[in-house]
Amino acid sequence: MSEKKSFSGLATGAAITVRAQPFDFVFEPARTALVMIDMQRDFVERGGFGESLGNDVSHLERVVAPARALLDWARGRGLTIVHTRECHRPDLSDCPPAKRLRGSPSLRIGDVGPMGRILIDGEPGADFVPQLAPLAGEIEIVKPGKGAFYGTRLQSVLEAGGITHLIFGGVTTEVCVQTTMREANDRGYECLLIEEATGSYFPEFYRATLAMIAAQGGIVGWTAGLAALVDAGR
Ligand code: C5J
Repeated sequence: MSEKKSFSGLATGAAITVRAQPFDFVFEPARTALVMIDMQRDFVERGGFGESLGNDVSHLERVVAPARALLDWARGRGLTIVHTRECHRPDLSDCPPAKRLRGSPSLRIGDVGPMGRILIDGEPGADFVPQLAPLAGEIEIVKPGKGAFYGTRLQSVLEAGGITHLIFGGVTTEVCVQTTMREANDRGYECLLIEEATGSYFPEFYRATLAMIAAQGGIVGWTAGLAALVDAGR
């Protein structure tokens, strides 16, 4: 561990080094946010958006416990915590017809399902799974797209907090998690994805996404196991 200076010259705290792919990821907790992507009932539970698209949600159920462990670790370390939810206004004014009408799901965005209207803000399905609900003071970003920077205040929130590094968990790996990591990477953030704390309906997409993030010298960012993060800096 080492003390570092920020650009302003102020001490920002001890750096932590995580054994990661493709090489060590070094971050300062005071400048790092955990970004937990879309741990919502509509993706993880039966009867929601994910299942309406024909997916087997059991692949995501197993992400809940490690994602909660990651969240607990981040809370214990004093990281800024950001939770996102993908959902739309009740009048669907922020949902492009292309998104709502594409394909032939059993229920479309805005239709009424077992957990209320699919992917609509304020409905039970659009809420967080209970284990991953934000605590008071944590940041919640409601996003209409797959990426958490598109159409949201995320960038200004991170800038206001002096955040330079992002640690990611959530679902799904190749859609909203990867899209947000790519958006963040293009904005200059150093991004680490925690392997057990993310998941996909498609195991082959999960594996491919982890590989492509770290390929070419970390072209999108880093990946690491939860234990490597938790053990780092002890
Ligand atoms: C999807 C997401 N898969 N959160 N959303 O539509 O990844």
